[in-house]
Amino acid sequence: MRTNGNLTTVFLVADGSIGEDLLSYGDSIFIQSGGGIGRDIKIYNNSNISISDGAIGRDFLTYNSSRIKISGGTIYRSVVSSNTSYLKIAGGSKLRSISGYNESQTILTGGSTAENIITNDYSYALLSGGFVDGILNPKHNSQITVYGSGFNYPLGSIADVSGTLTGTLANGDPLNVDFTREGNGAILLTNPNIADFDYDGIVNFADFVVLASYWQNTDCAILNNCEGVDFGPDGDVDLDDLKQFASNWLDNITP
Ligand SMILES: [Ca+2]
Ligand SMILES: [Ca+2]
Ligand SMILES: [Ca+2]
Repeated sequence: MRTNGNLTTVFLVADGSIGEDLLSYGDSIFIQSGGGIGRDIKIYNNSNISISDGAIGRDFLTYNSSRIKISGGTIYRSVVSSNTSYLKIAGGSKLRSISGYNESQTILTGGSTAENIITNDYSYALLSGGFVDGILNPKHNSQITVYGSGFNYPLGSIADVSGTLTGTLANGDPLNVDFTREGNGAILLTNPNIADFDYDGIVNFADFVVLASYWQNTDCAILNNCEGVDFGPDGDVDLDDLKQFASNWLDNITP
């Protein structure tokens, strides 16, 4: 299935199956909440993509400045993003690797990846949650930031070219992964900002939404400190917490 030209195309895939590739050449909006794409999804222009469920039988590839959010579903092979794409992965399974090229940004806050996390050519990845069964492999002037605590290496850039990294990711997931750095590829270890409630490396409106959802709650002692919004913690979410949140506003560890 294929679209041509510069038309804005909206794809909604909720059920059923497409037995071939899905190719989009315009500026698309692609939302998959179920169903199956039998082979690859290839997005060639500046698209907005959301995948919350369903299956992609082979690879998911973007070639331009797309924004992609993956929160569920299964991708049976790899995710590849290029050319200043912004990819946020909060859930779902990838049965092979995740690769970024040409200044793309990848934010991994959840889900599972059965093979490697690879960055190339000034691309950047942040790992703050989820499960990686392969290796962290930054290549050629790229960086993987690991966002968490309790690492077996000091905070900052890892000097070793290869090894095993252990610790706890920002969302609480355990980390135990091998790494190999190639051609100036860097791995940077950073502690989480306490006001970054969704662990994406920046304190912004998405985090404020989490704070607002607990505003004036007084049950934080039995609610896991209200997802960390009760900073003290003193059991409630009130002006003290808002002040603390505001003092971290727009702190950003991403390049
Ligand atoms: Ca955030
Ligand atoms: Ca409080
Ligand atoms: Ca208080």
